[in-house]
Amino acid sequence: MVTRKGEIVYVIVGNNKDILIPQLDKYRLGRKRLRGLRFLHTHLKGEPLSGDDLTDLALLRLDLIGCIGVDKLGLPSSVFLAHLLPPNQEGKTHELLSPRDIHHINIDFDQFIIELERQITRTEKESQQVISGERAILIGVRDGRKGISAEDSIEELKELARTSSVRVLDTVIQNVHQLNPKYLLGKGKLKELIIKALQLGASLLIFDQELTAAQARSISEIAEIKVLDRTQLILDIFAEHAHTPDGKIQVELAQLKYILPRLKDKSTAFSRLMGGIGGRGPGEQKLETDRRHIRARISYLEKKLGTISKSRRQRRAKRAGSSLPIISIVGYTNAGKSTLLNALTHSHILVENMYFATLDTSSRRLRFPREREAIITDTVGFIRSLPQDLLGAFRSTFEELDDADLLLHVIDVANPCFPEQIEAVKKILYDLDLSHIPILQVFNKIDKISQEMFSIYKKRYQGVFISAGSLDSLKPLIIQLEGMLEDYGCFYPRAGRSGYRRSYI
Ligand SMILES: Nc1nc2c(ncn2[C@@H]2O[C@H](COP(=O)(O)OP(=O)(O)OP(=O)(O)O)[C@@H](O)[C@H]2O)c(=O)[nH]1
Ligand SMILES: [Mg+2]
Repeated sequence: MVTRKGEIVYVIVGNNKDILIPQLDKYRLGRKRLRGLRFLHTHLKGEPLSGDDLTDLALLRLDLIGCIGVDKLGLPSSVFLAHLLPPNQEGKTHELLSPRDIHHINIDFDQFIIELERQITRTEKESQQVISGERAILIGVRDGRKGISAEDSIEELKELARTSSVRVLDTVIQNVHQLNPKYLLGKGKLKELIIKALQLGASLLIFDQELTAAQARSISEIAEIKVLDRTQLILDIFAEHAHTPDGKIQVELAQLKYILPRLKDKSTAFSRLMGGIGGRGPGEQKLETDRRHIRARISYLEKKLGTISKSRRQRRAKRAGSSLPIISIVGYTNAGKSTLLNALTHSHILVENMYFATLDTSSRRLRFPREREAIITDTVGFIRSLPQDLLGAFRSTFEELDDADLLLHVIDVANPCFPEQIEAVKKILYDLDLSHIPILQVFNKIDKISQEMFSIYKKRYQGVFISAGSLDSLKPLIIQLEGMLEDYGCFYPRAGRSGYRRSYI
């Protein structure tokens, strides 16, 4: 291993098959694009650079890799050299130089490396100009399991990244027969990914799959950039969108619970892992505290949350005490729940074209034409495989759904994945033990689909079709709502109601 100054910093002795490259801790990449080390080694049979050699070139981001052949007399013969390339149209990651005799190597290394770094940095700057926030590559893995397709799933991840103000530079979907336990992807694929990150100037890798602590650590160690998974991205969005004290506590709790089992050592790779995006959430400083500190914080927050749940329960009891029926709006995130509540009650809850705009519950009065009223509540949206820690932390928010006489399940028909989203919502309702409450499916955003699709869906699905933006389309919904509440006896004092309703605790 040779530095740019020409100092030999490592001499590595291996056997005829392989060598072991030591940890290059003293030569960390940091913000540099290339490591500042070139790696020269012998190939006993005069063979060219191998796949492993090129992997090392990429993973270690060496300035240059070279192998020197040995002739019959044991003297050095041909030299094969390769270096990384800046992004290019052909998508080539490295350049193999033609083999040359050891006595005729006429590369001016200083000039070569300055030029190479200049090219890499230039393309990086070009891609940075349009980017604010982190620049990420998204990675999905297709492992043959059933469920939502890898493409649809990565589309959703893209949307989550957009919500988090992360610029997506590229997405990669990888077929794998078997997930690599250490790196999720095979080493070769990971190499390609790291080169891509280098070429595009990415500062972040986001995996669609949940990574184990060890995987996140190994990947971030070899890629030397921040690595997040879908769960962390969602936690990050929650952290940014939580405004009320309850919301903030719930999110912090979820984040700490996620971090705790992953907090094994304080390696630098790990602080990259924990930093979150733009340092939101538990910041660097907090991360340096040890696990005991985090545990103490968790129990403090849990206690605080307990008090909040109590006052929530009192509020709920009060609401339950009034004889007004309660309608809760549920549905996949971004389906149009808040828009619908606003339209029905002339309110101004924040509506935005992004995931998890709403993190707090809000209730409004809904007046029916015949002077009857109900309480209607809007709450956090659902998402496929909602992180367990979040589900736990938001339990008290979700508990409020338990009071509902009727659930309005809002569905975004303009999203091609809406059938999977319906299933995801049903599953969460089941997990939250809410399947016993009657549900009305509301198919929203019909203004965004063709007449043809509208007729097909109308035949295929049971429910009301609306466009939450247009008041006219809501009339049939209001009539249906009133009718259902009437049928279930919800307009009468609670004590007199019978049937499905469970008693309050
Ligand atoms: N075209 C169209 N857009 C709609 C309709 N309803 C809602 N939207 C848009 O969909 C986006 C999401 O709406 P929200 O009401 O914030 O959705 P939500 O379900 O409350 O989302 P979260 O709170 O983020 O889970 C916004 O940009 C709305 O303007 C509709 O009927 N038609
Ligand atoms: Mg909302």
